[in-house]
Amino acid sequence: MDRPAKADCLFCRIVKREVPADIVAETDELLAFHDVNPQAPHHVLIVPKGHIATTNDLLAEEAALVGRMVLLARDIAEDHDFAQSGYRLVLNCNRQAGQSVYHLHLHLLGGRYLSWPPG
Ligand code: DGP
Repeated sequence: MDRPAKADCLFCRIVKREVPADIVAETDELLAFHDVNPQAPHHVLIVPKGHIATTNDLLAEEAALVGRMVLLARDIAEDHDFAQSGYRLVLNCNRQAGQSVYHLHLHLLGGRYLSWPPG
């Protein structure tokens, strides 16, 4: 499904290069950039270029897109030499999970020990 950009969405504006970001990787359908407020030595956000607000809004036909988000995160961890030491992938959905930007984004966190359970 074609997911058009949302004019007032921060991450859509990063995708369109209207807002600057420190870009790590790009494919035809995904963009990866450093989180502006890093919670670990490595903290990258992987977003679809089309606007999808939350995981609740994903369609079955977008399952492979989410899979490619995970694989891109894995590739970034490998490229930056923390795949073997370990990393965490997080998708926050809605208020109680702490979602603050309503454009689907996969957090890739690595470079330190990450406690469990999460806060
Ligand atoms: P979440 O809480 O899961 O919605 O995470 C949103 C993340 O987005 C949060 O870790 C901070 C990051 N963020 C917010 N504004 C910007 C921005 O303008 N640029 C970048 N690179 N990251 C941002």
